[in-house]
Amino acid sequence: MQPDSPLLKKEFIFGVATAAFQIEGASDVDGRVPSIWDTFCKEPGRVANGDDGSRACDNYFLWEEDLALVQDLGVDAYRFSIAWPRVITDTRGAINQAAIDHYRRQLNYLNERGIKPYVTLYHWDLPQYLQDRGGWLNRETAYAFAYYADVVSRAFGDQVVSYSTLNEPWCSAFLGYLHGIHAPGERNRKHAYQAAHHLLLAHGLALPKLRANAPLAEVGIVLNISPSDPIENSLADQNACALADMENRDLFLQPLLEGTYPEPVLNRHPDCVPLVLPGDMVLIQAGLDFIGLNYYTRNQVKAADGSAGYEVSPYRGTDATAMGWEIYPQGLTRTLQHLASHPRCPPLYVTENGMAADDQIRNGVVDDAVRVAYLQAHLNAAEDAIASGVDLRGYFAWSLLDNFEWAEGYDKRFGLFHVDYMSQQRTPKASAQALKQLMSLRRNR
Ligand code: IFM
Repeated sequence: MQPDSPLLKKEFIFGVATAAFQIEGASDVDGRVPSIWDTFCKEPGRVANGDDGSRACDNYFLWEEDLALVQDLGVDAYRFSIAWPRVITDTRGAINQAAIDHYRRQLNYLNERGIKPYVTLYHWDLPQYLQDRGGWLNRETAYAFAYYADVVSRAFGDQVVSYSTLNEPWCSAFLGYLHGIHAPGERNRKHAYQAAHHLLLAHGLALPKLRANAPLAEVGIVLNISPSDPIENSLADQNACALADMENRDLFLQPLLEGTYPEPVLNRHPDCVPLVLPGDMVLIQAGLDFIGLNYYTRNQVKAADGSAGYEVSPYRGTDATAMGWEIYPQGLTRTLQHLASHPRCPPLYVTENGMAADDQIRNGVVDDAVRVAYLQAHLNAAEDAIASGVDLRGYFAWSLLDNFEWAEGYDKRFGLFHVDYMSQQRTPKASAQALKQLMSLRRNR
């Protein structure tokens, strides 16, 4: 990184990120009710090794120790999510004061130390009582989300610097309802499209509540986008890429920025067109203060038979991450540039970026040089995007801690801090030291 890098300016926000279900544990403590992920983990074969989130990183109890790690890194911000099934515990909307108090303690801790809280309201842990009534296929779930957003933002208001309504709605809709690998584990494209619409509607219904209750906070949404490249330079594979981008990116981005769904996607899947009621699209495109981009890799795409018309090929290179994902930092620059080229694009953040590696503790040390290089390369890619005119406001590394990696359980480690799940001991990896050094370099410039 150059000494005059825009990333080293004090206005650029550096942070680390986590999500409630992945770290909190304490799944039945202080009135929390089950989420769809508690249910999913109990279904045989859904999660590697039969792992579940009942203990995770024990962060519900160790939060103070974990926030001290954030402070010690010297970053500006901490992105974390609030667990809906802790806060609202039944279909009538009962508010659990213990949960409000729990998150308030964390917000107080952060604000007292000048660390900016970036809060995500929905990082996939839908209360099971809503799933029992149809989950994201039921329009009422969107209204339940707006109520939850209202409760949270009334409680915390501007104590939160930035509210994201949803984290990666593509994953909730497509991994949850089409690919069957996330909760609730369905395989039905029509349901995926309807879930996507209700997620976006939930976002749209929550926006005015957040703006009213937290007038000084930024309000936005977080999308996961991987750019597509053709496996072969054939017209068929290029067309397949266009289809992949439209279904995985534009189905979410276009309604948010333009208030419409991409026609070619709906035309290709006429049986899957979601039920949209008058007024929905106006709510969905109501305007964002920011878009958060979660970037990990690109997709290599080829033409395929079948209704989708495309297929994402598994990466075959030797430099893949432990998730099997290609390390492709140029894709971050490209994706940021693509987003920023839209005339209605708000300022951007990289709200997640990081990699899973086969980290080992040796003599008390985790030398994750490959992650250090990954983060460095992606920071350079972010810098390139800014140099080309992208309004990028911040970068959050995923993740503060090793944690519950959804269907992969605890095998895949993304943390800057290693977690020993037996003793719950945290050990800084070389990547944590590198980030800390960068923060100190920035402070002392
Ligand atoms: O762990 C997840 C996170 O919950 C959402 N974004 C991607 C990460 C790595 O898979």
